[in-house]
Amino acid sequence: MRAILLWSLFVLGASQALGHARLTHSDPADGGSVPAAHAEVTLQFSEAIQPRFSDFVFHYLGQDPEGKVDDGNRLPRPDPVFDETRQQVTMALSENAAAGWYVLDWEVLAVDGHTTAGTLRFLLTP
Ligand SMILES: [Cu+2]
Repeated sequence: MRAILLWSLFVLGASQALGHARLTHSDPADGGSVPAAHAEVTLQFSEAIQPRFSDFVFHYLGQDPEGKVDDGNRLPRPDPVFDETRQQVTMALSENAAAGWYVLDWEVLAVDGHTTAGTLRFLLTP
């Protein structure tokens, strides 16, 4: 009985580790900066994600890196571009984006049907 329980835990744990789309890399990194001349964000996930059920929202915090994220500083939705693996997505800020701190809220659906979400905070430098 105990062996079966341990086996089930192992199988469950393994399938969860394989299934969810974890953020494995981002450019810029969380807390990092990006120059206005290259005002885009790239996210890399551990699994392919489903573009139609994934959501990306930028918020502009101005000069306060700890600024609150709310509807008042939400920006128009970006136009995410997926690479052929659908594990990588890139989105640009608008051409006239102001220098300062931004937060990207992301939520993605992996091909296994599980949703993961996170935030990325970064500084846009002039
Ligand atoms: Cu999963």
